[in-house]
Amino acid sequence: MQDASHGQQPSETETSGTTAIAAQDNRSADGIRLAFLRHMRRTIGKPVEFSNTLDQYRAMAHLVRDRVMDDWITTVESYVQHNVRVVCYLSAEFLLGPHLLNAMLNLGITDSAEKACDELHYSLTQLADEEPEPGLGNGGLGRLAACYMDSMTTLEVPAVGYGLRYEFGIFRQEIRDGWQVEHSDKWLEYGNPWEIPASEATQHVSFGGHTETTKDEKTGELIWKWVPAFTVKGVAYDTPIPGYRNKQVNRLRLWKAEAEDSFDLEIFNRGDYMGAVRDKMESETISKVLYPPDETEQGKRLRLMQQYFFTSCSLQDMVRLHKLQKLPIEKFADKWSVQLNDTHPSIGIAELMRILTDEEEIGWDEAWTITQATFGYTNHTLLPEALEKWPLPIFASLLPRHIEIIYEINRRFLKDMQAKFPGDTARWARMSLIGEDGEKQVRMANLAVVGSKMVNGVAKLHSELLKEDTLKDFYEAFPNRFTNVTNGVTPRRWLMLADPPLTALLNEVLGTAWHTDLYALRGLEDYVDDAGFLDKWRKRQEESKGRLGDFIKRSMDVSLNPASMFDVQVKRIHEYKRQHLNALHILGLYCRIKSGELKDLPPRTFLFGGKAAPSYTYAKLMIKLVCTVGELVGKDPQTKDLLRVLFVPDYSVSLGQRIYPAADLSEQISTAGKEASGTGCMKFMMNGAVAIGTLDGANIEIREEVGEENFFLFGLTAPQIAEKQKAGYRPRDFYEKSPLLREVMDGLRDGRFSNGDRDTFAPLVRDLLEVDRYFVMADFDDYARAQSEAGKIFCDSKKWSRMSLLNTARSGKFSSDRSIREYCQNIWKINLDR
Ligand code: 26V
Repeated sequence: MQDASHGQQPSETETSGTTAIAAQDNRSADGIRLAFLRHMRRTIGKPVEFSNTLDQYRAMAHLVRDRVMDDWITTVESYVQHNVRVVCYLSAEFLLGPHLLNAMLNLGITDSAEKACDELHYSLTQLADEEPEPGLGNGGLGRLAACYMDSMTTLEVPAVGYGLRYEFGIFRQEIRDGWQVEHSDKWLEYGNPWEIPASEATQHVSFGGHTETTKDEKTGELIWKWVPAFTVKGVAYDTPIPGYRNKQVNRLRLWKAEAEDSFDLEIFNRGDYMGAVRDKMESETISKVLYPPDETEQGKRLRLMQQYFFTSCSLQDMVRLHKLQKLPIEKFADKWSVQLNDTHPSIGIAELMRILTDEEEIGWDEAWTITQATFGYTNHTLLPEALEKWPLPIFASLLPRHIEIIYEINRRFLKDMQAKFPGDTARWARMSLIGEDGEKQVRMANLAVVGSKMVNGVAKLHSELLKEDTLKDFYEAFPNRFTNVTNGVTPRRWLMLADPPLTALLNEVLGTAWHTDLYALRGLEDYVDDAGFLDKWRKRQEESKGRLGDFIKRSMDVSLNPASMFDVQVKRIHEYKRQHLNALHILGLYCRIKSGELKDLPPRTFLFGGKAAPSYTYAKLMIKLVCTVGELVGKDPQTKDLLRVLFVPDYSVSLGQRIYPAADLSEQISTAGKEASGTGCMKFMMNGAVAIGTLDGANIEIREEVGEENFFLFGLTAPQIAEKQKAGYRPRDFYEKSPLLREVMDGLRDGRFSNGDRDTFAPLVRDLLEVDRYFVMADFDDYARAQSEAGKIFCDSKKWSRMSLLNTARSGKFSSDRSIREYCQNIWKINLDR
């Protein structure tokens, strides 16, 4: 065993508390090594020579956290002192990804930590790989919340992220015989050094029961009282979010549900042992597990409980802090700006009304003014089936007081609409907060729009479609309420952490200004005709591919060819994202190679990754299709050196960090008008991948920035899709017109690609030929054309490197710093030049 400590024990100064250590020393390699050894003894409780990599990760995490905490305290003190306006970002998901290396990067201690690890004979990357990823989100919406927390702190916007502390995050995905198998995610199994319980913030949230009214003896006004059936305790866990090199730290406050009295001794003493813990179990179910986006009937009630639970805890917490600062409740909206990340927390509008009217005894009109001034609503989807609606019976039985409040909001709102649009009964019905087609429902998007001062979409096209279509009636009623904020991603995680060699190269030629001003990457354009630099660019890209290759060799025992084009599609698996279009194109290439038509194809590696919602059978079949195609082309001697198809299991933030830097071609092939924005496209772009894509979501703006000559465009546009839908789309017409598509679909139907199995893909073939909701058949030929163009240009490595460099150079707009600046300016009214 190595004497890792070099015989040095923690010094007296070090062990006697942080104040004794000079700040400089605190961040030096020596300071870090000593702190590491101290945590190994005192926090982990092991002699360093008996420690394993997990112990070492934990000791390192604790010492990094100590350094974040020092900045946290000064940040909180300065917020209180200056009585700043605070942004509260309410989100059911925060997909943070691993903390350790991110915190080190932001504190600026990575080099020191590496040096300390060297001296201890550890590898920092190996130790960081031990960190379980907090997977508290499904995909883009949750990851966006995490990028925004990073940018808000970096831009010194006082902010709190509020959400749920799920005991089980997104499932771990295994691929068995080509099929997705789900495993539970036990991310808290060995504790979580990045969170701190905040006992002073505990809240109590009520459910069920009934309401009662009494008359105020003096005024004669009605007073409402909610008599709930049961109450659940919300315990706050805080995670510090460090800004980039600015000593600012914001807070992510996640709520855990606990029983009010976790153990009923009286019941226990009566001998009902199970009964004594039943309450505890039922309450804790609320924060037990992250919901997939396709939840079924039975999960509905629990999901509504989750939403109300975390939203109520969060608003009560704001009121508590507001009063703690002795601010008048009438000034609530001056202090707090609450952003609703989709409709999941939109019950907050009714909850704030309840708090203001029932508890604070403010009159309805004033309460409504405060509420509307407090909230902003961000919409993240145009898919009608994804707009949240709650069956009235479920809603009313869980939240009897809130349903009354919603009816009153609706009554007043519809009165206004009747005045504004006289006689237009159909419009009133569409706008009502209560849907009456079939079973009565509470329409959460309508509530969110009516109760917010601003509503925004997440990319230009999406915001336009909201106004023209999904929220048209509301736009006509309140045109000034609607705006756009195009999504962004943090370049700290997605460029600096993901690709250190690229970061070093950019620093070498541009300095470091781009770290917090991504538009500074434009400076790269000076090198666009510099053959020497382009060569460097290409070599760096090949090295990135080599690193991903090493990882895939280690984890999957598959060897990749780094000279081949890495063509990558990583994102949630969904019909509208069209992973099957990609797979069908590969089958097209296979057929053309087999027939001898394609001879000098540049070798390609197709990488896929992403999770399918557990009950989304079709999406699971799409994964099976990709895997089947992979097996086919990988086994055939004629294709195995030209085509490689790999489904990389368990896509996650950390896997994304490995994949984006290695991509040559970025697949952004959703049906036009369906992807609200997409953010993966931005991560690829920053890392120099060229996109092949439709005119959908943020693709449109990416193409605008990078220039049409640096983007492989294909497919129908959103208006063309709408037109086809109206005229009656017949996918079979496209099948009949395209010989290649026919060969592919016939082959799939006849089992040519699946060892004679004609059954597995029959539902997919049938759907694509008869329904094809997402226009896969219509876009197939044009996609193949764009793909072949990309393949040709890839063979001209200088031209490709030029395109790749321009993608990085022109990615400035897609930093989440730019998005947050826009939220501050147009929605939160926060002045950043204080
Ligand atoms: C929910 C559902 C539920 C019912 C079945 C189909 C379905 C499909 C999608 C969703 C997700 C809706 C919310 C969401 O995650 N939106 C994503 O938000 C990202 C951040 O703004 C954005 O980049 C993605 O385009 C958008 O899909």
